[in-house]
Amino acid sequence: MTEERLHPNLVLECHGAIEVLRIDREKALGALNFEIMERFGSYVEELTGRAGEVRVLIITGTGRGFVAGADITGYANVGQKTFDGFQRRSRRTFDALAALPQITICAVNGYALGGGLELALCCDLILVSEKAKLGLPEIKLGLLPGGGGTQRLPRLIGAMRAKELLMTGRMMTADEAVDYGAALEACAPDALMPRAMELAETLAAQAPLALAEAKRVVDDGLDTALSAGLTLEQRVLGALFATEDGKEGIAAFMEKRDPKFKGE
Ligand code: CO8
Repeated sequence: MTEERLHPNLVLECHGAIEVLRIDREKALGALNFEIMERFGSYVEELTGRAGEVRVLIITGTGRGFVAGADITGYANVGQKTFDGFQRRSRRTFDALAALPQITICAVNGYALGGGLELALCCDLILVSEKAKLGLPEIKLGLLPGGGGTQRLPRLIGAMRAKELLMTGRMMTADEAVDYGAALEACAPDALMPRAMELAETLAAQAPLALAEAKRVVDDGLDTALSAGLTLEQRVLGALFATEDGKEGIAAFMEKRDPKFKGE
């Protein structure tokens, strides 16, 4: 395992095909300022080109905060132009995160509010600590989310639940997040990262092409009509059937042995 500090508030651990990006700003509960967002964005953009090497990304935070949102202190004295620029940057970053070829696991260790929940919503799988609190409190600032909260949350948990959370600004507990379908599992705080790693290792061992397509077909399918999604699904399965890994998977089953996938 190697560890590198990408920025004073961002630590990257590399475990072979799995990387762990930790937001390390405990005193401000992980709030994202312009500089952290910029470095986070450049890491995500660079990771897009490393699909052959990195298969799974885990994103987590430090202490009792995952990300308590955008850094509100940075909003206090900026003009409209700067604010709009920050919005554009966060849109690019969050879109790039959601579109990563790697599988992304968000391990929510504590508060995931505003931009913090929106960041988690760009990930494929969300695990939460039993101590986590998640919400979109922007309405309490007289604002609304700008990192996808009004769009990605209702797609995940339904319009009515999302509206209630958006309109009251209240926080969900970890159990509520699981009940609503906003998180996969709640874990004891000490078990969160071991569980995220276990899941990441399971994913990293899957056939690479099938794994990447599983993500793409679901995400692209949700953006389209059912009939187009069903056509996409069959086209992708046909293409996977023709791959070396597809042949290896079937042969290994017939020969009662473990498959050796090569990503070809
Ligand atoms: N920005 C800046 N500082 C913060 C933030 C934040 N979002 N959240 C917490 N902090 C700081 C506090 O100011 C405090 O600092 P200090 O010790 O210097 O006073 C420290 O973190 C600890 O916080 P508290 O003392 O408030 O701790 P509590 O346990 O009493 O409360 C809460 C924890 C409930 C999380 C509380 O801090 C809170 O309500 N924070 C604000 C949450 C919020 O409104 N988030 C939404 C921000 S807006 C947003 O995210 C818009 C997204 C836009 C697009 C996406 C781009 C990233």
